[in-house]
Parts: sequence; C-alpha cells; structure tokens
Amino acid sequence: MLDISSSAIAHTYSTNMQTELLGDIQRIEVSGDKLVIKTAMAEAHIYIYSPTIIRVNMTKSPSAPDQSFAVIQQPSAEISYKDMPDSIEVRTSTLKLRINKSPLRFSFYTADDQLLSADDERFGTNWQGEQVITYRKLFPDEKFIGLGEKTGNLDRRGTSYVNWNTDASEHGIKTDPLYKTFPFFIGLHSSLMYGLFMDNTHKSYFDFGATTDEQMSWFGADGGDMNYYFFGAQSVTKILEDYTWLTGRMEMPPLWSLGYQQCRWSYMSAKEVLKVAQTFRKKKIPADVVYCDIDYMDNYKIFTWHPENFAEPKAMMDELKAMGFHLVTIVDPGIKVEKGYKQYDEGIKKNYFATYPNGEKYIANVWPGRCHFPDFFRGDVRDWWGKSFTALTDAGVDGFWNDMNEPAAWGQNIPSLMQFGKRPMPELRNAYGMEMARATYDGTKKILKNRRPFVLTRAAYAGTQRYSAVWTGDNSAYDAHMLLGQRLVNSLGLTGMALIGVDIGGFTGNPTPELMVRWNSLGVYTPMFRNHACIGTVYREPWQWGTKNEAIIKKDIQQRYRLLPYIYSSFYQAHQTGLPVSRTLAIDYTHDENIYHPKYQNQFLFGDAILICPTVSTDDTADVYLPKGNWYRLSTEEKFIGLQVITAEAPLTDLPVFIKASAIIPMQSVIQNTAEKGDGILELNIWNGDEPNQFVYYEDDGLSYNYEKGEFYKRVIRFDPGNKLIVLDTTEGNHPSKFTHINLILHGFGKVKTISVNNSAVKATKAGKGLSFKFENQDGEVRIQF
Ligand code: MIG
Repeated sequence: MLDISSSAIAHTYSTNMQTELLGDIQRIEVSGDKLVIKTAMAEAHIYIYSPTIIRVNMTKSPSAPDQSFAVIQQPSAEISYKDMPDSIEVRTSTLKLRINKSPLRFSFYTADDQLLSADDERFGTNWQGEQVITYRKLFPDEKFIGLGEKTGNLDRRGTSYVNWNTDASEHGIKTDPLYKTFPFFIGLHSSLMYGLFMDNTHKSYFDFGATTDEQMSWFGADGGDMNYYFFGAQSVTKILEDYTWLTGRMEMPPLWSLGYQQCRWSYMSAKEVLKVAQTFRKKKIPADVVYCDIDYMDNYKIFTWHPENFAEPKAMMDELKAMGFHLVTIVDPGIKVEKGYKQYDEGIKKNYFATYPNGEKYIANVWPGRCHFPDFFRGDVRDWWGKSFTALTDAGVDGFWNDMNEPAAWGQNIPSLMQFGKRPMPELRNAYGMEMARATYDGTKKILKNRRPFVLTRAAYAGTQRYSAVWTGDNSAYDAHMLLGQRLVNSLGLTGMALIGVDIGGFTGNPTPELMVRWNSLGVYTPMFRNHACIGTVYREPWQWGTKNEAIIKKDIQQRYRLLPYIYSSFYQAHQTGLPVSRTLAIDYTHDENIYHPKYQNQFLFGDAILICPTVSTDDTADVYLPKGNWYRLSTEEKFIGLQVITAEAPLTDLPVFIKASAIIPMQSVIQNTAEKGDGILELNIWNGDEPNQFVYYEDDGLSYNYEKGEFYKRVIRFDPGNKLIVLDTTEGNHPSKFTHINLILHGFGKVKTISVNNSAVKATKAGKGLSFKFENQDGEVRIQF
C-alpha cells in the first residue's frame, strides 16, 4: 500500500525505494535487545539505552555489523512494546515512543504525553539513492543548539549545515563546513527539550527550517543508515550527561596543558625554541608549553627531527624541562613517499596505507611532497602509528598535535575513489581525524607508561573527547573572528568536548596590539589557552607588543594561573559528568529568550560561576546581559541584580567578568608553571548570595593516572546562606593537597563568628585586606559560621 505522501514526492525519488521504506509495517518482533520492525526492503531497529535514551536505526542492510566510532555503551537488554490498531508504543520510565504503522513514523513524548519531537507526517524518512533523510516536524517556537564547531548563531534555527571535515584555512565567520563533525543537537520548544545524535560518518546535513519555508527541519547523510539516538531528559545538563555517557568523557588532562601555551608556525630551531622559553622565565610571565610546528622535521617527514636545526632534541628537551616547560610537536598523517624513510618502508611492507580500488596506493601532495595516508581505521595501523612516537618521546616530548587530518591535501577534494580497506573514503572521512587522534593517544599513553599524554587534533568526530583536545583551526586576526571563536568553543562544549582552544591572536593576519591584548584576556577564560600564529605574520609572544601591553598580557596570564585550582576542578566536573568548562548560557538559562539574542549570544559561564562577556577590542564599554540571580563585577566587586542589561566599563585592562552570587572559587598565588610548588596557600573565595551552593574541589598529581586508583584529593565545599554557614567536608582520596593553608576570602559578607575543624576552634589569622582569614588546611570537616 502506498501512503499518499509518496505520490506527491515520487518524481524526485526512485519509486521503489520510496514505497519500500515508507510502506506499511509488515512484521514486528522483539529480537534480543532490539525491537525489529520490517517493511518490504528496510528495517527499523529500536533499542533502549537508558530510561532517557532511545535509539532508532533504519537500515537497508539489516545484517551488516552494527559499528560505531562514537558510541561506547550497549543497549539495555529489555525492550517490549504495546500493540494498538494504528500504532505501537515503546515506553521507558521517562519517555514514550509512538510508532505509527501506516506509514512508518516516529514520535517521541514525555511520560506525561507532551510531544517532544516527531517525524513530519508527510515525509518521515526517505532514501533517495543511497542518501537518507529524515524530515521532522518544526515547532513554531523551536530553537536549536549544538552541532559543535559550526559558524552562525547560538540558535541555529533558520540555518543549514553540512558535515564534511575540511581544511577550512582562511574560513570566514560564515564558512561551512569546517574541520569537525558532531551530528548532535538539542531542540528547545514549548518549555521542553530533547537531544538527537545521528551517528553516521558519511557526509551529512542538518537543516533547521532554513530551506523548507519553516515547514520542517531535516537531517540525513549521503549513505549508511538513518541511525539516531534520541535523548529525552529535560535539562541541557542531563542531556549532556547522557550524551557523554553514550560517547564517553574526557580523562583528566595533564595539568600543564591548562597553563599558558606558546605556539608559532614555526620556531625554526632548537635555539629559537629555547630562547622563547627563556624569555618567559626571564620576564616572569608564567607559561607551561612551547610548540614545534612542521619545521622541526627533516623535510616534513613525520617522526623525524631536522638534522641541523634540531640536531640534539634530547639536549633541547632537557633544557626545556629544567625550565619547567613541556614541548608539543606537530604530526600530520601524510607519510612521505621516499625509500629508506622508516615509516614509508614499514607502511609499504605491511600495506598500511589507503589505496585506490585496484589496490594501488593512493598518493596526494602535502607538506612533504608526495604522501601516502595511513589507514587509521585498522587496529594494526593504529598500533604501528602509536609506536612510532618513540622518535619524539625518547627525547622527552609528551604533547602531540595532530594536524591536516580531515584529511587535507593540496587541491582539497580528495577523490572519492580513495579507500580504507574496502570502504570508500566518503563513508569514513568524517572519522579519519578522530581515529588518528585515537592512534596517537593510545600509542603515546602506552609509551609514557603512567604519564598522561596531551593530544590536540584539528579534525574530529563525536566521541573524540575520549582521546584528545581540539582547536578550531585557522582563524583570523580580527574582532568578529574572535567572537566567532567563542561561539565555536561554547558550541563544541555542547558536544562533549571540554578541552578546546582557538588560536589566541588569530592565525591569519596580524592583530592590532589592542586586539592581541583583548584576545589574550579572553584566552584566560578559554579551556585551552594557546597563542598561535601563521608563518609570515608578526611574532606574537607577550613581549612583542610594547611594555605597556606586555604588562597587561602578563597580568592576565597571571590571572589564569591564579584560577587553576578552580579550572582544574572544572575539568574534573567535565571528566565526571560531561559538562563543559566553557558553557553557553543555554546550559543554565535554557529558557531565557535574551541569551539567544545575537548581542548576548557570545556570553558564557567559565565553570560554574564566572560569567564572561567577550568584547571587541575597539569598544571600551560592553552591554552585558546578566541572567537570573545576583552578580558581582570581578574587578570592582560592585553588585548587580540579574535579568537586566547593564553597560559595563570594558577597557583593555579589564574584560567584563562577573561572578555569580554564592560562588565558590578556589584560587592560588601566581606560579611560573604548573610544576612549581608555590606558597602552599589555597585562596578560597566565597561570594555572598541568597542561594545555597556547592563546589567539588579536586586535586591530584596532575600528571599520572594514579587518580584512577584513588590518589586524588577531593572535598565538597558548601555555602549555606540560610544557616549562615560555609562547610568544607571531610576530604576524600589518598593524595595530599599541595596547599598547607587556606586563605578564606569572603566577598560581600559582614563578619565571621567562628571557624572550627571537627568542632574545635581553629587558629585563624587575619590575611590581607577585606574579610579574610588564614588557617591550616586540615582534612576534617571545617565549619565557618558567619
Ligand atoms: O597547511 O603546520 O591549522 O595551526 O600552524 C597548514 C602548519 C598546516 C595548519 C594548522 C596550523 C599550522 C599549519 N597547518
């Protein structure tokens, strides 16, 4: 039987496929953990992953293996359904999926029957050749957030996107696609929400009412299954928790990767690298990381060092280490075609490279000239790649930057004939960068034994957070690009990524000194704080901008180091729950219309409680939207009531940064790098407010995986204004804190009555100005009565 809609659109489709898919349900059965719905040629498989996650997989090849690069969980074994004349129903404790029988259509409801999301009644899911598209009902007030690294507004309504990982050098503020694929979005309407992750690595499409006269939204891919996970939790935080449960969360990053990172294409010799590091130390500007871009290699051959300019890498590394610096070196996927080059010879011998269908090795030109490309989709190739890093780790490198892994080649459009094993490039392209990062991470983790490697990748697919940090590629040195960068960071945070950077200062072009200063001040509040610049541009190090600007840049970098206890605890939160460190206001203030306004959409929370308003370098005031609650300007401690727009002073010395009332913000004194012991004082800032609050304070050695075996230091800090009480719970874990003393700094409080540990009074001394007290950091329960 044909449904009416198919005749209306039949002229664009192969009629057979159309009818086969959208026709009636022929058979329904429960098979193991899945519900199988059979139509003439296709099958829909329904799985329950959790009470808030249901998967729908519509496939034309039901017997093909069910594989995913992103998903690391299994469905729960239980699924049952209720059969009714026109439809069937699958239920969990929080979700209801109604499946219409004729034609086959899917609608998701809350347990109390509120419609969250539904197929467009006319068109549902269609194949057109191999391309598969699902058309959805669009609610009049529906907004969309997500998709990771995508240009455009926070609310993606009215825009259309393509996922096709691309070396988007010189991209503008509207360019699409960029480097990464995160086919996951959250829809918001009628005070409800849902998440949808289409797990498909083919070239894919998302249209949020842009091309349909606002009649529907649609998404799909050039091949493969219509395979999506539907998330029904009713808070963005919980949806992100579910999404990162499904696709994994980041491990604790090496603490040093959260310090200041100085990069350039390229520091051309060991001497130059050392000079940069020495200058930071001489000028007492804190920093942890310096980079080697492509010119450290011999003829751009991966896993080699330039014989003259980097003749003694170990000696260079020893000097860097003595100064407390880590080195990150770049690697590209392209292996130079050159007999006698180790990686080339090994790869040829073992057949590790991508081919044409006739078996010939695929060759494209990149930096080294003619290159082969490792097939990172094979376990043995990933192992081999991973082991090759000894060429770098032997010298002492522990950071690995994966570039050009879209994959990129001169000419950009790699022919679709390129194959990984039997699978054509277009099917896997969007996962290539992720699998390279995986090979890099797994390999270097093994080599470094118990030490955490730092991996940074440009191309990515959903799930990459398990292996690597990301940066947003080749941005440009102008204000609008700085603001775009912030939206990309905020949006990447909605897809499980937490360790994210942009090239501070802008990769292409030269920033004005004002832009450099401003961008650096925003970098303080960027999860990964890395200054990077293109070859041929002016040098970007903090001391290249005149003494006055250098002083501002230095002060801002110092602020970053002061905040590290708070930042590291925020990464612990990302590791535990999937909540990002840079958070679009859509996470906490989802249903507040104002935060989506183009004027305020770049604002974000850094961690739980620091609100940042990115401000262009040409303005010295900023209109800031303060959401619900009370707020303090960080620099002046002036208090503001939320739900209003204020005009804030925004000189280059003072980015508009606000602290949420009731905030708990642990800080430390300035150190020059994260390995430095410091003065042992944890500065615990509490900002008075009406709402109770709590903060999970977290420390570990910052370097090893011992935290997985209980070697961490953790304590919950509670602020309870109702009882005029601040409590530091008894500590957990087997790692001693590096702080011997606490310096409690109370903002907006009248007085303190008592401080006790395990109910006995504590000897506290007045510390500095304002209401502040210094006392010994003891493991027992600390109570501060105010
Ligand atoms: O073709 O390695 O995005 O960060 O400096 C350019 C040189 C290759 C692109 C990266 C950029 C890096 C540059 N790379």
